[in-house]
Amino acid sequence: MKPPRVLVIAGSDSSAGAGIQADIKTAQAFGCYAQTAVTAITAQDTRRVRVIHFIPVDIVVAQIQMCLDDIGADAIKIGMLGSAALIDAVARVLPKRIPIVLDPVVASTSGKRFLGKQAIDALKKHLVPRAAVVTPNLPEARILGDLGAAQAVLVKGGHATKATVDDVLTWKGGIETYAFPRIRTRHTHGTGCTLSTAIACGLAKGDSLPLAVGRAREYVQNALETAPGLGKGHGPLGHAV
Ligand code: PXL
Repeated sequence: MKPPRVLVIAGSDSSAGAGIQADIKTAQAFGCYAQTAVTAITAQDTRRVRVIHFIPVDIVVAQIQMCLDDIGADAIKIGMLGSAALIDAVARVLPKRIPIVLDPVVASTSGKRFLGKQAIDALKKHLVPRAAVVTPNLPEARILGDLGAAQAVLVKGGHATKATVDDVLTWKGGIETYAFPRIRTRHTHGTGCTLSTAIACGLAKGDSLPLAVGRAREYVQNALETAPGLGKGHGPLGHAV
């Protein structure tokens, strides 16, 4: 049987804990085939992002076209984007019928800011209304503010401090809370990338959104529990679970 296909539009993380490296490992664990359109190359370790090199817009668009024209996709995950120009171009080339999981990557776990105000405005105007679900963490939800144009929003509770991490999914006419025991660990690098790609894998398989989120959340919990403990900062997850 052919595997469900996921297209990932995101940045590269040299430490391989987040970004497309995390996305590919996640898709593999879900039995999905991941293609990638790389938007940026970051030089980073588990402590900090040292430099970001953004890929020219036409090359990002060409990657997306090549992925869609041949192998195709059953779901699309969008992570790091960078500029308003890139956001506009990606929105224009995205097909209408494929479900999109939009991880509004505004900053890294280590605190590096990725999106300026213009880019945030473009994201809200051109991509948020297209997404099957938008997955902000608490700081991102505060920066983005009103996400009323979204079909569904998953606000992630990892940045809160209570004993459970409560992720809340809302959509037109529905709400679901996913509560998991908080794992006290510094090895949280790439949790957002991993969760959003795991949701895209569920949607690619044909799961409903609430089911896809539940399975994805369970995967992230297991990945946190099996983190290999690498690096001196926020280390990677254990993706092979
Ligand atoms: O977790 C956000 C994120 C997304 N994409 C890339 C990253 C990071 C955080 O470091 O490096 C490429």
